[in-house]
Amino acid sequence: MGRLGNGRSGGAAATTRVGPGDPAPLGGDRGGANGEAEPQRSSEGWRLGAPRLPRPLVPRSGAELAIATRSRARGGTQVRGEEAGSQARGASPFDCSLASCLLRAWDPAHAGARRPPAPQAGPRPPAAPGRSPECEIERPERLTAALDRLRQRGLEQRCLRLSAREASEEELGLVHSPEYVSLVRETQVLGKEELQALSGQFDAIYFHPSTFHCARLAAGAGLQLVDAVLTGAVQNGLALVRPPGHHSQRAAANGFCVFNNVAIAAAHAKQKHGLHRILVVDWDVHHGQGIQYLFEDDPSVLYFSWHRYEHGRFWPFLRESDADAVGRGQGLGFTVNLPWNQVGMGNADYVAAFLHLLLPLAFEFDPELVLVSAGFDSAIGDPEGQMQATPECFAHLTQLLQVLAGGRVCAVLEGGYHLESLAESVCMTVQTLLGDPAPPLSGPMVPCQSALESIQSARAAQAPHWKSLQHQDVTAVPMSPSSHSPEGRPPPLLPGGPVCKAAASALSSLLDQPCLCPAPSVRTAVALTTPDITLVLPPDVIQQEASALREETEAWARPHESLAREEALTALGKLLYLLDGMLDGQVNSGIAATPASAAAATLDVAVRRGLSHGAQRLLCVALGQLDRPPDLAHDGRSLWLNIRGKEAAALSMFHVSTPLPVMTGGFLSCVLGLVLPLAYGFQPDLVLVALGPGHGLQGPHAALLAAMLRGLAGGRVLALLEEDSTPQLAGILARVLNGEAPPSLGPSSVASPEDVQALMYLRGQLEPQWKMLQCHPHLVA
Ligand code: Q9C
Ligand code: ZN
Repeated sequence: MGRLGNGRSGGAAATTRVGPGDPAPLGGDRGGANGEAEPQRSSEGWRLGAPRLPRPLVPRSGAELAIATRSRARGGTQVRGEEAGSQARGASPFDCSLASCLLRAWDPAHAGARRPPAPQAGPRPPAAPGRSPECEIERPERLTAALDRLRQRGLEQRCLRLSAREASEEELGLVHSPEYVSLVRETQVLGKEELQALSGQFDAIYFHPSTFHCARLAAGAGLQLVDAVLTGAVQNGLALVRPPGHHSQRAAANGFCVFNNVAIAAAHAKQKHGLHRILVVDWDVHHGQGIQYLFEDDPSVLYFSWHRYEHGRFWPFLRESDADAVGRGQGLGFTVNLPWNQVGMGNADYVAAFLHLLLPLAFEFDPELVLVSAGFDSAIGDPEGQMQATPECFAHLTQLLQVLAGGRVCAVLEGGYHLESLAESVCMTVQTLLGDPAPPLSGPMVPCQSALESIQSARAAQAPHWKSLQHQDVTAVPMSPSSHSPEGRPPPLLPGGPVCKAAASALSSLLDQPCLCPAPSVRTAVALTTPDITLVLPPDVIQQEASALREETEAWARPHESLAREEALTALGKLLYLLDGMLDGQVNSGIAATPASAAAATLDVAVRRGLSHGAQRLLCVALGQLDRPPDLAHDGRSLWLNIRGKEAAALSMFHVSTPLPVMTGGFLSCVLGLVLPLAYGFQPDLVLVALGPGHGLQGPHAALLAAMLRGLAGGRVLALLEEDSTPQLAGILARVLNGEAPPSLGPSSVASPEDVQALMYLRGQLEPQWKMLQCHPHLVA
C-alpha cells in the first residue's frame, strides 16, 4: 500500500505539540527567522541591525502527521501566550496558525482500480480517453508540496503550528447523520471489493481503510484552528488538510469530500463559542453544495461561493449552483452563488466579484468569524478549474477578507491540484495572514463581459435581501449568448494540446520568477514631529527621528508660502526622509504629520517628490481641504481622488472629487464601489492618503480605508496626518499599515440617498475609462 507508515494511530503518537503557553522552541523573531535584518530604533532615524542567520528547524522525527505550532513574535522577542494575551491592546500574541494533516488519505494504486462512478443526470462531457483516474489528482503530494514551499519561504517558521486531533463523532454529528458517520466508520474494516462497491454509491469518492481516520483528522484540524482563533491564541490561520470537505453532505460523501470540515467548524463556532454570524467564503473553483445544503435555511451562516458553472455544464451539474439559489426560509439571502459561465477568469474578475458582490454583503452581515473554504483549483494552471488567477490574487482575496470580523479568518484547504500553483497560492495566503502586504497584481485589471454578467445576475438575485445592494443599478440584464469567448481571453485549454503546452511554459516561467526586490526591512515607520508618549505602537513599528537634509528640504519648500514656518519645514524634512526610505525600498509604509496650515503644500511636495524619485503611478487619496495642485501634470501618472465637500465631479479621468458620506453604509459603498475599483484599475506603485483640514473621517473608518488601500502598490502607503490628530488615530493607522486588522465597524447603517446618487453619478461618468468600476456588462445595442 502507498500509505505512509504511521497508519491509524498516527494522530496521537507522532505529534509535535507546542502550544501558545509553551512557545515554539525554534525561537527567533520575524527578522531572525528569515535571516532578515532587524530594524532598530536610533537617533539618526531607523537603521538596520546585523542580519541574523536562519535557525534550523527542529526535526520532526519522521512524523507523517505533523500539526505543530510556531509563533510570529512581535518586535523581536518571543512572546508567551499568556503575557501577550493580557497586553493593553488585547491583540493576539500570534498572527497566524497552521494546522496540517499529512496522512495519505487515498492510495492511488488502490483507488485507481475501482470502476467509474455511476453516471449523473444532466448533460456532461464524455470522459477523456487515456486520462489517469481522477482520484489521482487528490493526492498526498498536495500537502507536502504546500508545506515544503511554506518552509522554503520561511513562512512556516513564522506560524504557530497546532496539533491536529480527530474530530469526535459528536462533533461530526453537528452536521452529519449518525447513520452516515457509522457507515464511514465501518469502511475501516472493509476489503478492497467492498470499499469499491461502497465508493461507487457516491460521486467521485474513493474509500480506503485509512479514510475514516484521515477525514476525522481533517475535520479536527479545522476545529483546532477555530478554537485557537476564537480563544485569542492566534489572530488567524490556515488548516492544511485532506481529504477536503465542502462537497460532503449530511449523509453523503461527494467530490473527494468525506466530512464537511468547514461546515463542522461553523457549527462548532456557533455551538461551542456562541457565535451568531459566520461568513463562509468558498473560493474553491467548485460549488460547495454540501455547505449550501447544510446552512440554506440558517441566517447565522452567510455562505458565498463562486464556481465554474458553464450554464450548468460543469460538475456537479446542479441547478442550485446558479445565482438565483439564495437560501430558503429564515436563510433567504444567506446563500450567495456566483456561477462563472466561462473558464479563464482571472485577477480582475475575482477582485471585481469581491468588491461588487461579496464585500458589500459581508460588511452588512458584520460577521464575527470568517471561514474560508480555501480551494486553489481556482488558480492558474489547475486542470480542474481552467482559470487564470495568479497566486498573488489569493493574497488580495485574503487581505480583503481580513478587514472583516476583526481579522478573525480561518482558512481550510479544499481543492487545488496543480502542485506548483497550489504551493504558491498557499504561500500567498499564509504570507498575507501573517500581515505581509500583498504583492501587486499583474495583468490588465479589466473584468471580462462574462464575469460582469455573472456578478450582475448575482447582485440582482441578492438585491431584495440586502440594503447595500438596493437603490443601485441592479436591474437584470439579458444574458448574451453563452458561445462568445471572453474578452481578451485565450480559449479553454485542451490538455496536451499546443495551447496547453504554451500556457504551461508561460505558467512555469511566471511561477519560477524569483522575487527580485527584497522585502523592505522596515514594514512601517512613523515620523511624527512631536513624539507623543501616549502613542502606543507595536514594537516592530519604527519611530523615525531623522530628517532630510536642511538645504534639500528648503529647496522643496521654496515655492510654498505655507512651508516657510519652522514647524512646517521640520515636518517636511521628516516626511521627505520617510518618503525616500519608501522609494528606496527600505520602508514599506509610513505615517507623517504636518501642521494643518501646511497640509496642502506638504502633500504637493510629497506627490512631486514621489513622481520624480521613482514612482511610475501615484495614487493620492485626499480627504478634506486638499485641492489637486493646478500645475500638476496631466500625464496619467497621478490619480487624484478627493473625498470632501458637496459635489461629485469627475474633472478628468485622473481627477475625481466626491463628498464624504455621512453614514457608514455610504462610506463603505464609496470605498468598495469607487475608491478601490479606481485604485485597482490604476495599479499605482505608491499611494498617498492624506487626512487634511476638515476631513471628518472617524478613526475606524480611516483605519478601514488604510487597510484596504494597503492592497495597492505592494502596501507602499504613506499616510499624512495633521499634527494635532489624536495619538489614537496615529496609533490605529500605524497598526493597520503594519498589517493588523482594523476594528470592525459594527452593523452598518444604510447609505443616504445623496451618497447613493453621488456614487451612481460618478460611476456613470467614469465606467467607460475605469472598467473595474463596472458591475454590470455593457449592453451591446
Ligand atoms: N466524475 C474538490 O475540489 N470531479 N473536489 C468529478 C465526475 C470531481 C473536486 C467528475 C471534482 C471534485 C474539493
Ligand atoms: Zn474544487
